[in-house]
Amino acid sequence: MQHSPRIVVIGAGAAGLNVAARIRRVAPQHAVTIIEPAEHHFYQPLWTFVGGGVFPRERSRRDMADVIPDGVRWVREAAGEFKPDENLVITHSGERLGYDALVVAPGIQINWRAIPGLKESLGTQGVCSNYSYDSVNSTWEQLEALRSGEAIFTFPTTPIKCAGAPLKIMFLAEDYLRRTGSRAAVNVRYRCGVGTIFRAPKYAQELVKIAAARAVDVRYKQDLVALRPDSREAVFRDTDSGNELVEKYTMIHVAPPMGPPDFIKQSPLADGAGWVEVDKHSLQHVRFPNVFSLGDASSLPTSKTAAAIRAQGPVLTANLLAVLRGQAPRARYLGYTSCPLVTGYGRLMLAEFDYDLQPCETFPFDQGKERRSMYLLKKYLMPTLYWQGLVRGRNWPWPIPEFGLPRA
Ligand code: UQ1
Repeated sequence: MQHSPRIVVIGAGAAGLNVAARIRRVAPQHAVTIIEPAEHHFYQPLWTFVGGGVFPRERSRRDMADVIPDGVRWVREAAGEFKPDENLVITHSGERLGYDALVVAPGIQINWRAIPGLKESLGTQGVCSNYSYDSVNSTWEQLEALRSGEAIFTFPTTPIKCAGAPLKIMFLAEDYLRRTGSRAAVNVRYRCGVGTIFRAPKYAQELVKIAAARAVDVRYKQDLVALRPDSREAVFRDTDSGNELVEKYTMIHVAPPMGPPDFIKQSPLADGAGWVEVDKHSLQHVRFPNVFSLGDASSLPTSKTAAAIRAQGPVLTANLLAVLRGQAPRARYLGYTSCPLVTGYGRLMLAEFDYDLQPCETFPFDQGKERRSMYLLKKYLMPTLYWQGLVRGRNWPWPIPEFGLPRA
């Protein structure tokens, strides 16, 4: 190649930043451009704690300018259109960016308006959600004000980011009510749109027991379809029978439906469901060999977490650089993801698993139990590992567990 290879990265979330920083470090001759409209980057894993009153939300936010890696050009607007046959991305304002390789990592789209009554009442009238910076304070406000009644926590039928988060805030709320003496006067209800509490069976079994021991009323296949804020009623549809059921709430924490961003869905990069269609091991696009994707917008069939990015980032970077050199992409991702399941103030079960939902654990003890040490890890160590390690594209002082597994 005559010019230095041009790499365009869509999105400066955990995924885009990790890959951009890695490429700058291992292959500084490459010209890297990030397209990202947002002014701030959020450490979203903190929002469970913000909703639970542990940290102020400001701790989760940094200026985007401070996290874009040195030497990377930042185009501060949204990508609009993809022309992968011409190796071209066109931004919203019409800037045309050519590339030798493209990394697509714009994240997941939250579809607040898919539930009538939600957008209008969010943050007021007992309705809250940890799923945005704007609404996360409302969770703690509702919880602190709650003395009696019905507390409902929902989980949608769509894929979501951090599938453990709706459970974590339910468990924190339950613990809070217990500690403040209101637990007996509040019914805690968990309403899950899908048929299981958690995808990996090892941890699901334990979570079911914990919920039962704490008298949480758990129902499956109950999909929140509407809110009636004035009467504080939530409408659920049973996904088997189709029957609708109305439940009263004093407070309701909503995990909203999510899906691929519209501009991805409408692009030639998408699969039938709208996600960027990549090979699940190489992270290379199935039709356009110089296009790669990772993170929440990708078709990778694993749980959407920052921990997954930690394993996807190095694989994608190695394969992208190999393809630019004319070699085959040989690094493989086996689906590693992790979910620090907060089950109370001072308790956490650290789930780690792969594509087969098999445990793939870091520590030399059984992680299928709640532990104080794992809570302290999430509360005090994770933010540093995130800001210093993940977003800067640096590896951690210890290996990713799946890299020790036999490779197919
Ligand atoms: C992790 O790797 C990660 O991302 C960088 C997180 O997000 C902040 C996590 O919450 C967790 C739990 C992991 C996995 C961590 C260990 C210590 C095995």
